Amino acid sequence: MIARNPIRCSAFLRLILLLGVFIVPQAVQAQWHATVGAQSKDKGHQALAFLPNEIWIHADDSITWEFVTDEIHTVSFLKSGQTRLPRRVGCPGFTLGGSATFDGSTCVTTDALVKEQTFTVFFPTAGNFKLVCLIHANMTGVVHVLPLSEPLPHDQDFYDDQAAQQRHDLLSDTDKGTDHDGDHERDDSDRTRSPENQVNAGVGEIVATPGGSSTVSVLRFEEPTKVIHAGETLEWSNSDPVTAHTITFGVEPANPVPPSANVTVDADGARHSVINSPADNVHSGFIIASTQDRVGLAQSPLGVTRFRVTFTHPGVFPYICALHDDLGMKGEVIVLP
Ligand SMILES: [Cu+2]
Repeated sequence: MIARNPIRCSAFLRLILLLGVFIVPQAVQAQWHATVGAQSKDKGHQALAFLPNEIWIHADDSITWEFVTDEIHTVSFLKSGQTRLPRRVGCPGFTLGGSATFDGSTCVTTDALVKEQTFTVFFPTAGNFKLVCLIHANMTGVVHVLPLSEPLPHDQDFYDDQAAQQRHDLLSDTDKGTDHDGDHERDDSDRTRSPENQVNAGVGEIVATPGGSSTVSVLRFEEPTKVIHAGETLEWSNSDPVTAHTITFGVEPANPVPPSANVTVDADGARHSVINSPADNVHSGFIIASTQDRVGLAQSPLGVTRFRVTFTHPGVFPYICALHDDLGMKGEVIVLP
């Protein structure tokens, strides 16, 4: 037994040497964390944002994104120059699991995910990779994957603090009379349009950081209960730069994009319908701003941002936004004789 001691000793020394060479000088593959989206307590204010939306990591590190909202998002990495596909198409040929590897050569995406779901991406190769949500056009970010020889500028605590600050800034934005409680109060001096027979169907803003863009959207009808008289016309308008809404009375159609057949177009381009009874089914289709123009591309057509309904008879007419009713975007029109 004594004779074996030198052998065991040298094996031990070799182990120490191996540890010294391969473990001590280089950091272990790090796992980073970020969040997707943020929302107010009543779900009415949604930050359509990666928080934070710019992260520096080392090759072979991974990032786990945690989804925290009732509104759906995706975490998606496209190939450079790849045409952006609809969310339901996602990345052709890519099989989704709980994690994926992205090196820039093949597109990677989650499905539409909601709170309590996570997704981890491993980055084996150095490069600068754009991060997008396939559902929200102005929800982008970047992951800088550096070689191991380069130092990282920030640690996880920095990103946690930055995410908290950005979350607060987005959800407490008070422009256009929005507030984070979503209680729809606003100062009369802020009003830019007549409150008479008008309903603000969504407001929002795009904000940018050096890493990309984020959007904050208020998913509420500003005056959810509106009282008018028979024969009058009510107008809904959407002043959100990117988020679509619908005004839907009665049965929700399978495809929410086009208007129902009983909707016509006024001379100024606004959609218009007539409701005679609470049993009528009327659907505005998507009410949404035009997409942003870009040099070198065809000018985008005007958006359809207004919807009008003429109520011919008294009654109570509940309606929803077909896209956001599950987040509480509902209203009713009380028509007096
Ligand atoms: Cu909506």
